[in-house]
Amino acid sequence: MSPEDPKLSQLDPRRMDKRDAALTTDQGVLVEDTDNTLRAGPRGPSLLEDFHFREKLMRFDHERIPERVVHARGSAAHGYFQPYGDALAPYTTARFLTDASVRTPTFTRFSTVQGSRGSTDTPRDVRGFATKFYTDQGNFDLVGNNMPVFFIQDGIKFPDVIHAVKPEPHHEMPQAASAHETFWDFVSLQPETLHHVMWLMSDRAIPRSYRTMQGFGVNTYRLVNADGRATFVKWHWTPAAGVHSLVWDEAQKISGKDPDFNRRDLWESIEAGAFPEYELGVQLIAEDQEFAFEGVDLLDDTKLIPEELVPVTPVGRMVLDRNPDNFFAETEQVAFCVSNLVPGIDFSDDPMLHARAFSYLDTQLTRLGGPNFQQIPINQPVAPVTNHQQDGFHQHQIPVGQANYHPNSLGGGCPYVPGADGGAFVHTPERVDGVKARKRSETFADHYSQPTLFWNSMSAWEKEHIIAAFKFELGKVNAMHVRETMVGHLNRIDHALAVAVAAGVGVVAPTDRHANHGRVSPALSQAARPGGGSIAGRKVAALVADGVAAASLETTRAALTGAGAVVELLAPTDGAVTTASGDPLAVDHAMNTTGSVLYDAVIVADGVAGLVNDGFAVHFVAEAYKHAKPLAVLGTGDTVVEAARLPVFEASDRATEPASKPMAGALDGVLFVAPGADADAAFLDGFIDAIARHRHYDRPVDGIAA
Ligand code: HDD
Repeated sequence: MSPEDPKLSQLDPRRMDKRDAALTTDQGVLVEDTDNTLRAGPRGPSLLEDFHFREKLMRFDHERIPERVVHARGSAAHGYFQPYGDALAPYTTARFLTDASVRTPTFTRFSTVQGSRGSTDTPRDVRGFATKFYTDQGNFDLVGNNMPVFFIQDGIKFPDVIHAVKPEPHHEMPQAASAHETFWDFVSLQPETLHHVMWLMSDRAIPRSYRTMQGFGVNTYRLVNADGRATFVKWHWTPAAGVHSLVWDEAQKISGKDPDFNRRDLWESIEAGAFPEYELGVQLIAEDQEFAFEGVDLLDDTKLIPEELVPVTPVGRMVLDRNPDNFFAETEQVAFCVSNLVPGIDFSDDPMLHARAFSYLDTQLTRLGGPNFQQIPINQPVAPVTNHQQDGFHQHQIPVGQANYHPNSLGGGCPYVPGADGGAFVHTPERVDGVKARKRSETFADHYSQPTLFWNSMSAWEKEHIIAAFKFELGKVNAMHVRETMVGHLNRIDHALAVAVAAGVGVVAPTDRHANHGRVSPALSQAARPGGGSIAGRKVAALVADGVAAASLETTRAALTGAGAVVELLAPTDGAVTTASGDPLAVDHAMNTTGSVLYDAVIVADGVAGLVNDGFAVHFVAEAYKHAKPLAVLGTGDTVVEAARLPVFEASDRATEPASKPMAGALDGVLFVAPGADADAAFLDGFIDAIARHRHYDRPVDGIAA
């Protein structure tokens, strides 16, 4: 973020720097003592006149505000957006999208949906991806998710779907989980949810990091050009680090080991300078093409337009390069709203978008305590605000002058209405007529074709994970009729999927086969989005112990750190271990304070045979292997891997496979360095590549206890 960033300059004077400052009351009066209340004698009653005590307690008593009714758990970062060029100039008058010299400040909040503000970061859930662009034409908020479709087609169903997924009303359980009775009861009765549910059962619902997930605007918007001509647009964010996920067993364990896993990752990567980066892309659809996509109504947010039909055009990139100074003031108080539009961007007739436009503005009144929440520093536009809005709780401006109405002559007619020619926002003219009725369009009726498209487009491992997710979730539902109804729906998506799930949840497998249309959209598979090969910000654990041979470890550590990864040395106890040559080697953490689930890859150092009898170390290695993570086995570190009883240690495998090369099967992502040898370039490149590819699912893991 550059120092002349307009949002930063606006926020700077609001930052309270407490360094070298004396303690004062809220009135700026210096405080004599903040540890003892004013009493009538040291053992006597407290006195009401102690205004400092009353003020301190009053402020504390009222620190909490209502959490967001959805997306309560979140983390955010400042950054900037810059377009690549003027490719969108024929489509929109929004300068921040078309002028490559304009760098627009942003604030982006990522979130889970179901859990409350203090819940874990890694449930199976949708992730919010909301960005406020502080443009010189006003604030534009792109309030999206990491999945391109939504559960429902009409905003009137939003309270229902959220009630169903949230903790159940009678006992407030479960927290941060969709695997419960009411969610699946609702889903089974509302088949429009199925497409989103397929995404929710996929690995997209357990992202490795906010840095490694896509974002989507979900609803269809319009871009509007200088002639007033509109083009439909779908928004896409693509992470530079690739799309990568956790595995479900790991996600559950992380919830205990580090419930702040994604928050910490975002914070630490920004502090370390490994700035999260996303490319903004658009799918553009000319208005006369509105009905060109068979089975897809652009106004139905349970559908996507396959990228193979309408490619995503990259238009710019966002970099998140600054952590907030204060969680509450910024991350908690930021108020996004889909109706924050700027000239050149407009709604479509998507009914969900209209419901959202109402809801986001409305919800802030309760959450932020009144109508002046736009004046909270994080919400303030950098574009000037001048209007006749006035009063209400917490007015921070001091409007000057007599005239607070329009038209006026007493105030010189100001603020004047600039009109379309003066750069004002103009709603796209559109002829609309229809019969007033509570009806849904017939073009919204197909709830199965796109779930099938999604399923067909998955790689083998993605399909396995989806089946396992359905088995887990439905396995937590007691009502057998709900499980049966769900298997019935799955059978209409894909017969093999239904049969596989039925077998896991005690439901009789369906015998009737619905024809699978066989279409695929390769872009839907996250396997198609490995990223650019960077390992910046990835975390690697190196297991060490007394006797460690430092050479190959240090070469490996230097190569990984040089590539931007973070390497942490773990040993049975904290402090230092003694190397084979008798030198102390500092340890970052005692192994028992951490866990393999908190790392992306593991190095087992040379000379650590002593760890063979350390159950924690052996489990660490087995678990990392089971979770498909890259392993670098240096020299006699292989004894630890052997103790973990991994299939890579079948003698035949080791004899036939060359060391220092990523391999298929059991050795996929497992690399060796011979005892006593240093790590060579082929090994280092292979290990970095294995980490960049993230997970190695082409491994037999069934028999491994971890
Ligand atoms: Fe929503 C918050 C995303 C449908 C009503 N929503 C919220 C946030 C995200 C989304 C990312 C958190 C923003 C933040 O970080 O503060 N919501 C979506 C997407 C939707 C969607 C992608 C699919 C089209 N939402 C949706 C509907 C309604 C709402 C249909 C109501 C009719 N959403 C809200 C809300 C929230 C919210 C109740 C809670 C807190 C807030 O707005 O500021 O108004």
